Amino acid sequence: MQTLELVDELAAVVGRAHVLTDPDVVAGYVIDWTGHWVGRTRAVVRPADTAQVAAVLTVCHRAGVAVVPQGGNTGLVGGSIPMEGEVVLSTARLTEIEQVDPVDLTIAAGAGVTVARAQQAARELGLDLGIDLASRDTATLGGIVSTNAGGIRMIKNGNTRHQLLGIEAVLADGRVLTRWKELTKDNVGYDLPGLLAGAEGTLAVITRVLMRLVVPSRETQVALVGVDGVGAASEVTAAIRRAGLTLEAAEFMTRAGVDLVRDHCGLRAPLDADAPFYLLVEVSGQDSAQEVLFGVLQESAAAVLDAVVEEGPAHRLWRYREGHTESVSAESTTPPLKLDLSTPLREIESFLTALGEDLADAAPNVRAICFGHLGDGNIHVNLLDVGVDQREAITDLVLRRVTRHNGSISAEHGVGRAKALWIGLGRTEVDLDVMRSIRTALDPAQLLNPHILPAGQR
Ligand code: 2HG
Ligand code: ZN
Repeated sequence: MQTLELVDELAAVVGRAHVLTDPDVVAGYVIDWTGHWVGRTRAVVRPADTAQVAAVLTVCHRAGVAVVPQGGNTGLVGGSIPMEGEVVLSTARLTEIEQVDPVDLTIAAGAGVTVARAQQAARELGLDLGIDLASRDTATLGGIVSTNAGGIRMIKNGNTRHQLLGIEAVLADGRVLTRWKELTKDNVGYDLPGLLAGAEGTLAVITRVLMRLVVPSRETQVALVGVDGVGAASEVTAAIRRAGLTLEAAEFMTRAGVDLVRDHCGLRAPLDADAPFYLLVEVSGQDSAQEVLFGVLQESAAAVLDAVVEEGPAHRLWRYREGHTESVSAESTTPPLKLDLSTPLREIESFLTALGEDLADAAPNVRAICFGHLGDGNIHVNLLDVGVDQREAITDLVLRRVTRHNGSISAEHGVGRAKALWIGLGRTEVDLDVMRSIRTALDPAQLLNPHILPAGQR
């Protein structure tokens, strides 16, 4: 179908003002947050509700036009960028918070509601969303479900799939799939919400979500602990658990990363003593969590080089960790190469050492900043100053390295475009085949986000 005709049909569904084609206006929809993935689109369409999403997909299905769903566009693997003219279906107008239920502890909301707004709505009732991440002000509920985001509370609450109770989504042919029950227990058939979580928009376009809420811990404490490496950091987290404290978050950073954040954000040194590796923990306890935490840090003196503890919300210490993504982007001379990986906890140290050696050999010009969610074995390998012609070889090297350590090539950011070539690493042929079959069953013409994940059998 010619673009003009398509635009007319889409405009008949959503109104002319919500079909965007002006290159200046669509520019922000065709580039990812890192600046590396830049594509093109025939049109960006912004439906107002599920019925309009269904009608848009029906038009595209009939015309055989591919569609890329897009939420807050904060993804880091190019999964929501149209690369070959696909229509962008933006969920930006699906912003209704329908209900926050303090009895069943749920929130029902449109896919375009930002994480921060959902958190705020829950907090007004003394509750919280179980998911939190640095991009909270822009990332949307539909986006975090589609990518099965992890974030900084995963160690306590699990990932987004774990928080998802119900879903409404539109299939490629325009049919609306609804699985929506405020039930903790519901064992009837396949877990369809769980299947759509992490599908990166390849199986359906999520329009509404029903998510669990959590009861926030009352007394939380944050500590930044300087240690000499992963082993010492793990000793401290183990001691925290043994002391009866709950780990709300357990993050790691390196001296290089903290120095970069300090330079970029103008922060002073977090500790008096110098340390090559930092552990940031947030803990909670029934009472006197601070005292217990001090006790743990004293008992772990052999592992701790220096530490500082901070009480209450709006933690200053979190800035050293949350400033990483922005500082890396600002300091790299090229768009950073971001490889989000995980390994079993016992492999983190050997993986990091081997990775350092691999990179020193293969790409001595590249600066590596590793940080992440220690408690989940989730390592964010951020590589600065990578030349365009180096990206593929370095990605290959790092992903093969993590596979050798029994890890995953994507811990929480998804596969997207960035890792589509490597999806077979660590997966069996049968595994890939089952994924292809599911995709074929739901979207036989493969119109939804066609260029990521294993191609279906056409
Ligand atoms: C985080 O944990 C995010 O801060 C982003 O997952 C990680 O920038 C990154 O590589
Ligand atoms: Zn992360």
